[in-house]
Order: sequence, then structure tokens, then C-alpha cells
Amino acid sequence: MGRPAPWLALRAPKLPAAMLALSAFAGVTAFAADLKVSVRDLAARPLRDAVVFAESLSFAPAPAAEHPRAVIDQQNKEFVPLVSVIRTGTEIFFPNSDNIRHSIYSFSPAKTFNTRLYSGTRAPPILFEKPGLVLLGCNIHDTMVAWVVVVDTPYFAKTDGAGAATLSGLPPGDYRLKAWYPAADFAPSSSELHITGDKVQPVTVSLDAANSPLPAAEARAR
Ligand SMILES: [Cu+2]
Repeated sequence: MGRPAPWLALRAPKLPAAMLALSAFAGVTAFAADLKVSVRDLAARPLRDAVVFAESLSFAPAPAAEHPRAVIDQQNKEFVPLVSVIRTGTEIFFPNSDNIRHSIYSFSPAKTFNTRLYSGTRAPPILFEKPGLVLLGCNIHDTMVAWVVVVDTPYFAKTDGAGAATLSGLPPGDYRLKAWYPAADFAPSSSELHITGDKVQPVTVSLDAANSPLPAAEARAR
């Protein structure tokens, strides 16, 4: 190949500025971080189905291009999954996989609704537009319960069986990191978090899960 063309050499000094400008414009994808969060109870046992989310204090995240979609099935007179976390503006589909009819309701201020008694998997989706906790029940089966946490941020996750969750694609900035385990009320733990680059330290959050109704619900599902 030999030496670079003279015009390339002349242009080279301008490249860093151009790249910086590009980074500033794209924000965010260039240096986004993945934050690993571990959620434990007060005895340091991992908590599955804890909800973790990060609210930016530095910028307003871009709105979702269209309504995100989520699914909560009804199987053997249980909602599946029992716990969901969704972004505001998400539509949830509620297929009924049982061969009996269900009628879903919520009295929660974040979303109050009541479906007709229905069977089958083609019920129209329901739109969740306000942040907060939505507690679901069935008008026919009192034991059916599910928790839907609606968050006003694209950075959210639910912990797995090891109590681990990852918040992906966090641009640099200040955040309020919140974590919550199913309870009658919605009072997430909150801590401040500063992200400067793409390498961030994992975070461990401890929550008091002693009074949660979730273990009882999970035992019932087995
Ligand atoms: Cu039911």
C-alpha cells in the first residue's frame, strides 16, 4: 500500500474532533455501561423476582418508539409471571391458557381496570401509562395475584434465581437506583449512583423481604 495519500494525512488531525462530536451526538451508545445488581434479603439470601430500575437525574431518556409489549399468561389459576416490570407506555397481553374463564381487575391508582369474563388467548392488550405498582387479581379466583411495576425509565430488570439482574446500556450520568420486592405497598429502596464510563462496579442491595406475600404465592404455584 505504501504511504497514505496526502489528503488523508492532511485530514487526520481533524478526526478526533469529529469523533468527539459524533460521541456527543450519539450519546450514549458509545460509552454505555451495564450495571450488575445483586439483591439479597437481610440474611444475605438471594431474592428472586425483585424489581430493579435506574432513574436518570442527568437526562430525559428518549421515549420508546412504539408501545413495548409484555405478556402475563394465566395458567392453572395463576398469573405467569407473578412479577413483571415494564416501562410506561407498555401494552400487556393477558392470554388465558386455562380451559376456564378469568376476569382480571386492578384497583391500583397506577392502572384501574376490569376485564370481562373471558377465555382464550386473544383478549385485547391493556395499556399501562402511569408509573407505580399495579396489583392484579381475578374476580373469580381469589387466590390469583400478580404484581406489575410500571417504571418511567428504560433501565429496569427483574432478578433471577441467584438474585441477579443487569441494567443494560446506562449512559454516563447520575442515577437513582431503586429496588423493590413484592409487598402490599410500593416503597422501593433508593440510592444514588454515578456512572462515568463503560466499566462499573457491581452493586448489592439489601431488602427486607420478611413481610412479602410473594413466597407464599410461589409455594402455592408449585
Ligand atoms: Cu380467574
